[in-house]
Formats: sequence, structure tokens, C-alpha cells
Amino acid sequence: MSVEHNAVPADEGQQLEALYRDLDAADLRPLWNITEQLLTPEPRPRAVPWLWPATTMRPLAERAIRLVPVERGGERRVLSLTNPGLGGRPYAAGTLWGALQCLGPRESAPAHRHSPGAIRFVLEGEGVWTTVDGDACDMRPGDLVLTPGGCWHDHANGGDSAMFWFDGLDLPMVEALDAIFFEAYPDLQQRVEGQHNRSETAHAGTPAAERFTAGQVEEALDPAPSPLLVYRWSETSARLAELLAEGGGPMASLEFTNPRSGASVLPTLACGAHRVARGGSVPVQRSGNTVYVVFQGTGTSVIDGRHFDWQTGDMFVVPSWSVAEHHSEGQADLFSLSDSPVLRALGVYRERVLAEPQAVTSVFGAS
Ligand code: 1HN
Repeated sequence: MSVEHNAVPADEGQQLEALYRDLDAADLRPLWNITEQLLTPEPRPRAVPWLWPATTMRPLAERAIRLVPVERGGERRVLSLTNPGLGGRPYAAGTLWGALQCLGPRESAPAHRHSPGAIRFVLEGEGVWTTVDGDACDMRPGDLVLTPGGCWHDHANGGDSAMFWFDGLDLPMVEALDAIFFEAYPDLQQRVEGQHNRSETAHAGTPAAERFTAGQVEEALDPAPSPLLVYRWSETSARLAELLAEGGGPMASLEFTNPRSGASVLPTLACGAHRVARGGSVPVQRSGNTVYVVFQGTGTSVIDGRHFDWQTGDMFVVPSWSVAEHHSEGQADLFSLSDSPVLRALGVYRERVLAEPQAVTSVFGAS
């Protein structure tokens, strides 16, 4: 009797079952069953488009100021934006930490350092300075303050009002790289060396073109963070006004720039500012995640067909490759934080501009 070349043994089903069982027991996974889940045609972030309203966050932060002291151990009074798509992980998106931090009158948050890098974008209040490796950086609404990875930093409120700011960190990226290091400073606060705002004074003569890039920075990643630690709102706003006038368009965007290299402000994080005036942007898709903070004004963003109305102090997330457009009937200023330097450095950054506004399929917050 001749046997056909590809004959299927009678017990193939059982053998296959045994193979899968034995693979599992050997901690091996066959790719052929998971290829389509791993290699999606386009990014499929687990984070969903989401918005945290200031009207919800602000009263909760005030309650926390009354009830929870800022102490060594807990370190900071910070409310993390927790994206509902991420299964309870305290991240705004898969790669980005975003949060609201607050400090009551005369309070200070202890000095420490860690491998993740951070940025602060100030929303409200006065009197706080963040000391970064001995340089006390005064914080006022609209200012961007950098605390690069590895730098000692503490926050001190020398005034009589509470202060609120947005914190952005590359924590999820550094965590994914298994590269988290943390260290408490021996004292609660660093000694401030010399005058406040030394990095700002040292760069006082730097032309605006070296501190802000129209659109987005495209320089190769610079592993060194910006030596300039503070970008003042007055200058950001003036640059946005110029760009809006030059472009004549309904939206002007800039990216904060490392004046030494022309790269993003931190190796892992890009910070931007956007002015939307009487109109809006075309829809854009970008690989990589972005968190937006509404500094002032009201408007609407459509993200993957979902309509999000926003106002001053709100924070929202545009996950990787979602289609996003921003509109304002008046004039609104947005701050943005993204992981784009990492995507660019790895050669996986992509951007696509769409011609037509999106159809709105649902409205956020509507029940
Ligand atoms: C941190 O050090 C600060 O220094 C804020 O203000 C938020 C979130 C996670 C880990 C460290 C700060 C943080 C953080």
C-alpha cells in the first residue's frame, strides 16, 4: 500500500493539542496564532481618547490640600490622569504620565531625583518655585519648567495661595525599559544656590528662534536635556501671536526647543504650545501619544469621531494614530506634551494630514 506524501495521521488533532500544551508548559508561544494581534496594520493604543474636566479635578485637589499633607514617602500631592483604557494603570496614555499637582500656602514637597524626566506647566497661583539641582525656578501661570531625569528637584510655596500645575513625565517609557531609579535627597529641601532663575538669566540673550520652533522640532534626538529650565508664558504667547499673524491661519503651533541643540526639551518628551483662533485645525493623525492641557479659552476637539468640549484647566489625551482636530470660536491656548522625540529617534514617527473634517459620532460627557 502506498502512503500519500502529505498524509494526515489519524491522531493529528490530538498531536496538535499535545503540541500546544507542551509549548505552553515550556513557556513558548507559537507566533502563527498571535501574528495579527501583534502586527496590526496601524497602531492600536489601549489608551482611549479621554478628557478630565477642571471642574471635576479642581475641587478634588482642594479637598486633598485640606486632608492630605505632603510628606516624605508619598512625596507629592499629585492626581494622575488615569486613562480608562489602561486597566487601572495610573497613566494618561501608554507612554505618558500626566497629572494635576497642587501645593498649599507655605507648603513644600521634598527633594528627590529619579531617572524619569518631568516637565511642569503652570495653571494657577503664585509663589512657588521648583529648585532643580540648586537653581530655584520661579513658577507663574503659563510657564514651562523642566526637571530633567536625574536632577534633584523640590517644590516650595513661599506664598499665601494654593498653586496648581500640570505634571508630565516619561515614567511609563522608562518603566517599560526597566530603568526606574529613585533617590530621596538627604534633606527635605535643597539649598538654593545664588539668585533664582539662574538658567534663565544665563540664556537671557538667546534669540526666540532658538527657544521656540514653529511647528515641530525635527532635529535628531539629543540625549542631553535643555540647559534652559524655564520658558516664560509672556515669550511663548508673543511667539504664538507672531506665528498666528504670519500663518494667517486659525491655528499656530510651536515646540519648545533646547537652545543648545535645537532638539526637543527633554530626550524623551516634546512640549508644544498652540493658539486656536476663530476656527480650527485640519484633522491630523500622528504616531505617538499626546496630552493636551487647556491653558485658557474654550473650544472643541474631535478625536476619532468623539466630540470633546473643553475649557480652561481641562486636560485631554489624543492616543497614537487617532484622528484629531481642534476648534475654538474665540481664542484658546493649548499646551501639549508628547513622546514624539522617542518615536523620531527610533524611526517610527509618522504623520498624516487629512483633507476633510471628521464626522462626529459621539459626544464626550453626554449620557
Ligand atoms: C514627581 O517626582 C513629581 O517631582 C510629580 O513633582 C509627579 C509622578 C510620578 C513620579 C514622580 C514631582 C510624579 C513624580
